Amino acid sequence: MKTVLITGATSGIGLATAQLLAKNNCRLILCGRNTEKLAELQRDLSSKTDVTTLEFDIRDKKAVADKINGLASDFATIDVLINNAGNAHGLDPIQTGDLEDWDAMMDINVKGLLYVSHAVIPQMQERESGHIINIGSTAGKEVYPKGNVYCGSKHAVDAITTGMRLDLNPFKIRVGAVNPGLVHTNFSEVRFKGDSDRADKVYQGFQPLLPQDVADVILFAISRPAHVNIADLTMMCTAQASSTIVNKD
Ligand code: 8X3
Repeated sequence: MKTVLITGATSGIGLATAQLLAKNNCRLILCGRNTEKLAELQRDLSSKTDVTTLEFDIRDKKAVADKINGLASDFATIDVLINNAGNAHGLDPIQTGDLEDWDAMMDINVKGLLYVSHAVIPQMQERESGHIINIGSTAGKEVYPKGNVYCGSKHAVDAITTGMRLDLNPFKIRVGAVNPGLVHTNFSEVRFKGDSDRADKVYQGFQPLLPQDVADVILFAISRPAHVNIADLTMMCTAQASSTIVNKD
């Protein structure tokens, strides 16, 4: 049975992945900011597998290190790290972008991913075993109008994933990315700061990916034999051809 640490586990792709892995022979370390949601998730999934939770703000490098280093011994050996936490803030042209939004995206999507990885990689290196999946985005492959800093943060995830794979190769650590396009989660609601009408419109007139679709791919990646690494996988719904071309009714 693998022990899997998932960041951003209380919603969207992270939540769907936690629910799927709980049924597929994984013990779970679920990380997030919301204590109540984490407790509820732990209650829900504990009948299926061993679950522990870590509450931290991924922007707080000391909290990230302290919580991960303080894991109880039965959860301390992490086989799989799923760097899922991330979001978009705002959809503005670069000339009117909001500095707070830019900070949030760089701090969470890029630096947060680095802080968690920094805490987990040493034990994988020592064991010469481990698997890291970074959740990127089609926005890490292609820049779209007004995507500027969000796309920059996801391009950074793309580059960091490659960098990790190169540097961790001598230690037999698998590193890969799953890069989804439009997924129906609270992603747009966060991006548009709670404007649910605007968020809903993003997913109208076509069938977007569901968080479970991405979770299926993550399960596939982490259940391959030890000699197989899914290095870089981009997935979109059938209606989507690129960041700007979506076949809507
Ligand atoms: C989510 C996909 O196209 O909204 O990362 O940026 S997109």
